[in-house]
Amino acid sequence: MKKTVLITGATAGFGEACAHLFAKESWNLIITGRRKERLERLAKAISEQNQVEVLPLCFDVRNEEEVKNAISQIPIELQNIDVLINNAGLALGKGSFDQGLSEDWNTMIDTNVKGLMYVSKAVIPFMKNSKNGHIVNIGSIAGKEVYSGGNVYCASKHAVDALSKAMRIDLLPYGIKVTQIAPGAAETEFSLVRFKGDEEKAGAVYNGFDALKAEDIAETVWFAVSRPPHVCLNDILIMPKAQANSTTLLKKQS
Ligand code: NDP
Ligand code: 8X3
Repeated sequence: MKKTVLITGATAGFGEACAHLFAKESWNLIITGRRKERLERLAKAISEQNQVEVLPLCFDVRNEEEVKNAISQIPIELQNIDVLINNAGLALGKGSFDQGLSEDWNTMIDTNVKGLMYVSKAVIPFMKNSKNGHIVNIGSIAGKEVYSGGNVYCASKHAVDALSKAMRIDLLPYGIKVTQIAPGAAETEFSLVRFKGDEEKAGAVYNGFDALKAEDIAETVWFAVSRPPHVCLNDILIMPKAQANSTTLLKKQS
């Protein structure tokens, strides 16, 4: 019987790369995101290329009612969710704390922290039945260190770090594994979103070194998920070779 993965934030970046990789490995997919057209296009493309079921569920992880409603629509044949990838997330702005916008702070905390909590709460009942669920939380180097201008984004990812540890303890009796994957700089739409569509600023983030690619993260998620049943990878920090920590980057000479 095919296994099933639910991926939040599958319309771009890490989530989209995970969707392609898990489908290639013959897993059924439940893919989510807010951009309906992109989600449906991805579902169609994956279904055409692979012999798997793909269910697109369009919702905002910040809205608990929307989350509960969407998860309750999962048909019985896909309810046996083996893996949940809590990936949906974003940074908004990068500047001094005192100059920060409350609206940006709320969006980051509501998405990165509360969204992960709402989706997990809705999916865990399906996993409790099977006693072999696996939750993969996408954290960040920003959840291990803080850097100048990172303040609230870093705080939200430190919360993901803490929640991952806490979930691992509380879900142990149900046989649910919890893995956190914490990447360093990866070239996706992340910086374009952070800098609110400013392509020049976003592009500059990845200039002069080989950043991680979305596929690197998908392969890492796959590695964690494909370990034997008795093994749980608790925490994986994955960085580009050129990046030693949040702020130490070796750029190529131009
Ligand atoms: P992208 O911007 O490429 O993708 C983000 C995804 O999250 C999109 O599919 C987006 O879908 C979804 N998303 C955002 N807000 C919401 C929401 N409110 N409800 C539902 N879905 C939402 O970024 P990445 O792939 O890089 O980021 C994925 C995760 O990885 C994030 O948690 C990010 O913090 C983390 N990360 C990224 C790093 C990087 O350098 N790129 C490094 C470390 C961690 P849509 O807009 O359609 O809703
Ligand atoms: C994204 C990586 O360094 O921009 O989580 O915070 S960083």
